[in-house]
Amino acid sequence: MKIRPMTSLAVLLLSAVALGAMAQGPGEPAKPDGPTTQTTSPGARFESAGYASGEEMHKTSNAKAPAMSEAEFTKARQIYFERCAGCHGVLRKGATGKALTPDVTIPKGTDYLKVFIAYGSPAGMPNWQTSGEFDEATVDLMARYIQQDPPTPPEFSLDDMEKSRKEYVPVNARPKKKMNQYNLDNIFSVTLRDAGEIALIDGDTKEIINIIKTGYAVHISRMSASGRYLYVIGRDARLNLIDLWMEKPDNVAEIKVGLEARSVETSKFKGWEDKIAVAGTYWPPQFVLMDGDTLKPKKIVSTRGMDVNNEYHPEPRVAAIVSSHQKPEFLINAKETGKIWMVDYTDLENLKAKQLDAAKFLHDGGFDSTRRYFLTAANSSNKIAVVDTKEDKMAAIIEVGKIPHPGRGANFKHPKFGPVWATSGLGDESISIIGTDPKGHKANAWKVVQTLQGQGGGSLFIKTHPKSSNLWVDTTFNPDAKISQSAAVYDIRDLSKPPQVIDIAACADLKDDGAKRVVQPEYNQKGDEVWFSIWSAKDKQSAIVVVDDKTRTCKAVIKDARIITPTGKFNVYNTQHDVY
Ligand code: DHE
Repeated sequence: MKIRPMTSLAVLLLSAVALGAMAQGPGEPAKPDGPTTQTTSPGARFESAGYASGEEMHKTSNAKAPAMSEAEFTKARQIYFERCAGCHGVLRKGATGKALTPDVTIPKGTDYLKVFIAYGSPAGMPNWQTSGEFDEATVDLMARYIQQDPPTPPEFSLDDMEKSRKEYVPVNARPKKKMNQYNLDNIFSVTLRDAGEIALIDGDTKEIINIIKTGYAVHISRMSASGRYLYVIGRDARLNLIDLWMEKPDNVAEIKVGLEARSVETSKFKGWEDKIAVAGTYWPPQFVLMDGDTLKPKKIVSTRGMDVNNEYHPEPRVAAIVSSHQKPEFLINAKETGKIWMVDYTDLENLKAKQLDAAKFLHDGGFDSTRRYFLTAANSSNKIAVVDTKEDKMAAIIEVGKIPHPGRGANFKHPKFGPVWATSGLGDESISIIGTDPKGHKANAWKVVQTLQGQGGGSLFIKTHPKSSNLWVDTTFNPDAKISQSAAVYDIRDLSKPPQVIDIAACADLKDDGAKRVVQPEYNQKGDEVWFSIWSAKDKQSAIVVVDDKTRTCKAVIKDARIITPTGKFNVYNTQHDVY
């Protein structure tokens, strides 16, 4: 079976449009001939009598939903969680992807849904069967599954979290000083997505220091303010705490903070360094504040509530979290409500939190170069929201290109417009450059001052470094392999020049065929190297390519059988200090 590193992000983009198309009609795949009715009698659905084999049937309250055995339901539920929930939401109420609740899916019918799942659509739905990821039986299974009532996953309490917590090395047994010779500032934590691990790589020698077990489909790494502790969160909401002071850095604590998660951050304000950690979950929709060095959970806050249009949302998932440098506060994106929570972490028992109205579908983002303003994408709203973390209020909401996806964005000094922050996007080729200096360049502040043409849609990350004059842009999810395997680099000193396109995957000279997606440029501490992941399928060879930033030529390739599906890379110093 051919496997692509197709992720839920692709699904996100794709299904957003695709299920839009499902409702609208244009871009629909050809409908199968014949009626789109269910194939089994409604009676069977209410019995546990099951199939002829005597298999137990799944009970549903919805008489029109097609029959499923309990075993099928359990299997489909897992597939949905792994492949679909990222976009459509655990409760299937729709997020960036459209709603998949029975009122929407049952009228479409099993055969119609099967075609959609199997072939995808030009508007974006992944072609799960023709790509080889699902076989026919799985497509049929999923088509029936999404007509059942969505199961509500269990809640996850402080007690559940505490029960899952492990302190592998208690605080008093940990080193009192750094016990290794590594240049910690230039270590990279590399996500090994499908292995459920991270690789710690020495940025100076390019040697692997350790491969550390983390959560399932591990998502991001973040650094504590001191640069000692590394926090890694998996999609399964497992949070690992790694101590970089150990002779061989490794896990010292671990906790499960829910069922599905994407974000983690730690307190960075003066006097609060390394004290508090926060993790946000997609399910349950909440965030939890913990002790920074033991991960002991202290306080859970639910994000359920009204959205920016004053409509109730039962599942506002927690997206990006950043740690304020102006105040002892976290900024926490609630995706579906479009609200940005500003949470004061100084008194967890008498918690003070403020909610700012931004725009719906908040996703990723980062600070401007002064670290006063937080710029974050409201992705399906095609907007960037700007928070003034000194005044604790919205500074602006700016229209940009389609589905902005900045990662943490890129800060640089524009020759004409002064300090700016840039984002690329998934939905089109535009790169929006936004003025960020309300004092020195008032007329340009919070406006798109220039739009660059990228290689195409499907861009996830954009990066530069204060010491560099290059602006790097990936196009990881572009359907054209030539584009997804290369990166565009612009000269910041003259942005009227077209970018140079570099075939990054070619540098790795990988023997296997397959996707070889180039993803996430990340600088080393000095800002003279930029690292890219060559993200192949789990069973194919992947690599990290290190590019010399000045000459824009490949400088090193890190290939190792243990480097499986590398995606995000987090340089310790840059992550610790929000340098991007
Ligand atoms: Fe991510 C950041 C959510 C798919 C690689 N991703 C984030 C953040 C969120 C998020 C909320 C910001 C965290 C923060 O700053 O606190 N990502 C999601 C999804 O919901 C989505 C779309 C679908 C899913 O089901 O997970 C998704 N992400 C992906 C991928 O497929 C990527 C490309 C590969 C992978 O490893 O899974 C991917 N996401 C990343 C990376 C970052 C990230 C590398 C951090 C970028 C940075 O520079 O900080």
